Amino acid sequence: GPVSLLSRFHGALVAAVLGDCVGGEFEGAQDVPLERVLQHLSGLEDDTRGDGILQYSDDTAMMRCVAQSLLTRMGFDEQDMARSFAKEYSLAPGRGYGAGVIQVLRKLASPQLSDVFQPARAQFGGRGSFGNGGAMRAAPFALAFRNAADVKKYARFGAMLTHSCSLGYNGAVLQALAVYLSLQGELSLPQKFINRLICEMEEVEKDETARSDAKVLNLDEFPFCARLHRVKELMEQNSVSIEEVISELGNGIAALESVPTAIFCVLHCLEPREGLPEHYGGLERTIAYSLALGGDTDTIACMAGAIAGAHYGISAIPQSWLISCEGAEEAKHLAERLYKLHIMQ
Ligand code: 8NA
Ligand code: MG
Ligand code: MG
Repeated sequence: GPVSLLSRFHGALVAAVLGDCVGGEFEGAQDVPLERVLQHLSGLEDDTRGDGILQYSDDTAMMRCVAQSLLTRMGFDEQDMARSFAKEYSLAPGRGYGAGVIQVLRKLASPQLSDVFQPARAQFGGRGSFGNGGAMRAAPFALAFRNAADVKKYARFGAMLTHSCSLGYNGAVLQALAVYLSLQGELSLPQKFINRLICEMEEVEKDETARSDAKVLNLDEFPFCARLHRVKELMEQNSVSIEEVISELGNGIAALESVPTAIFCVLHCLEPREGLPEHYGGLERTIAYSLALGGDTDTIACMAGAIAGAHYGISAIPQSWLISCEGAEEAKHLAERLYKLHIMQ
């Protein structure tokens, strides 16, 4: 039957945590055979293994901060969100944060800091980070705000607290938009969905800073749009190899090499695919496929999970997978509270 909006909200945040937790196993591996992925996932069905055995990483830790801050401030408050990131990092620094972002999180802890966007701007010789750390935590923005303009605006500011390079924060905008459209059921028309994202990103990448960053980094003129066009081309192909996806879209820690990839994973897995178990539904296929790409698996599966979860709803997540993940219950609770904030507006 039709998926309720509450189920989509639950699905978005819980499947993001799921992707992070199951993806941790393969993070950084360049060759991940599908067999190993399926083994890892079927291992979760063994209920003697206990609850919450798969720990979440920086992706979920920061996503929780975003959700909590949006809830307590009933909207975006950069001071509060920055403090929340800093506090989370100081309490649990071992969650696998990116090598550069750690410096930002330490500076954000200083009570003397007045401009909370300043530490991010100082990264990488003043160019700012283009990592996917802004995108990996962007889903709650899609749940909190009712219209696309606000989702874009606040996902961008939220990312800029750690990622001041346009490639970093525009990745967060794209991820938040993908979750937003998915929550509205737009994935039932995949062509329309990808066209809409291209259209939105054309507007976003027109920006002067975006164009000069792209030039300096020797990228396409509209880098995210170019990748989304490649997603579209891959969607039209009868058969696509893992190698082709990696070489066309990437599987790395840069937002540009992981956000369009996550979107492709969701689109590709809307239908049954060779090599994936027949009893798998779309959400299970999406998670498994994301892991099989290797590279930044926790983050790609986290982002693909958020988009897929918003489409299929929480009931598409196998109970055994869900209970294996640390923080899944908490994510469900946060989604519930964001739902109330959303419908109240
Ligand atoms: P970040 O801002 O430190 O960026 C990640 C990395 O990207 C940096 O450490 C650099 O190597 C590179 N980078 C980013 N911007 C630039 C630039 N302007 N010039 C040159 N190099 C640059 O951290 P982040 O929050 O974006 O990172 C997110 C990723 O880190 C996620 O995959 C997350 O899971 C985590 N991660 C953890 C591990 C691990 O070992 N646990 C491995 C990879 C990534
Ligand atoms: Mg991580
Ligand atoms: Mg990662």
